[in-house]
Amino acid sequence: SKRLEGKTVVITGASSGIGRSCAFEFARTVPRGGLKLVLTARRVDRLREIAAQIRDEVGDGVRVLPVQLDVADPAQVRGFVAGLPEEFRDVDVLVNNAGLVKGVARAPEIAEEDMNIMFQTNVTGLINMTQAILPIFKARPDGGAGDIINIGSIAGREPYAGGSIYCATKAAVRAFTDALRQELIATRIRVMEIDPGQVETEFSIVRYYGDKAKADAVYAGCDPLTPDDVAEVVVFVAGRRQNVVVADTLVFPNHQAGAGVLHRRQ
Ligand code: NDP
Ligand code: 8X3
Repeated sequence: SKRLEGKTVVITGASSGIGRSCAFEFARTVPRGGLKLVLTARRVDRLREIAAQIRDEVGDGVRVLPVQLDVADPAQVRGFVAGLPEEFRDVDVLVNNAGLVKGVARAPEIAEEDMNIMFQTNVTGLINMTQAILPIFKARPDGGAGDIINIGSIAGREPYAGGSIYCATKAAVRAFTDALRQELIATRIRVMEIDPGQVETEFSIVRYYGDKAKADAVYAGCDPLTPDDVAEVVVFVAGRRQNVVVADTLVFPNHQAGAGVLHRRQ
């Protein structure tokens, strides 16, 4: 897409799943034309591997910068923009994707540590990243320009038992996103949210503290979305004409019609 040529895109949580797929999808969509990708996550080794894989696939037409960043650490987020090399600092698109779920505990059994990491990552981290990048956007003409793409979830719209904290974090993302869009109404900045249903990534492995068998059971008999499916939507919304804001998108696999409405074939 011509519209994405020359853009600088920052993706949080690019070491796995949806964020990783977004990196590949942006690169495949704009293999030449000066795209710059800033890939961030805690596991920087993985980001370096992804950067090398993108280089193998599309060549030098896309510049990829891996940056270690824990979005749950406010000090790291505060230093993030200043730490970028000059040629990657003129950010056009922020994909706030980093996020996680820990456990399926119900109150009053929810571990404080799990509660804190979910809020600090999914909510405070996303808000801090947004506040770190917005001054770059606001410095542009017409009150500012740039794209914020927040990855929410069906869980933010339909809370379920055993997911109270995760669902609360995603409801918070939704409220923040909708208020921010209003706050930026006089600018050219686009604020967009994409809410996936079931996507097979490392999400459930993280939820079950590394228990792969439990994670696999989540998807048994289902035909979940792939992270590439969601990445295609992310790149689509970023590539629309500047006056088009795909504000709010819910994406399900065919067998799903709500957080708890899932058809299993076996
Ligand atoms: P994955 O576990 O595969 O990927 C999560 C990514 O987030 C990883 O790259 C991880 O990187 C990163 N991350 C986690 N904590 C932090 C942190 N503190 N700082 C920086 N990066 C962090 O899961 P998904 O791809 O599925 O998840 C991506 C987003 O999609 C999340 O916001 C999730 O809530 C959302 N989502 C997922 C759905 C699903 O069914 N899978 C459905 C709806 C929404 P690292 O560990 O290296 O830091
Ligand atoms: C992930 C979807 O419904 O498993 O955000 O919480 S759900």
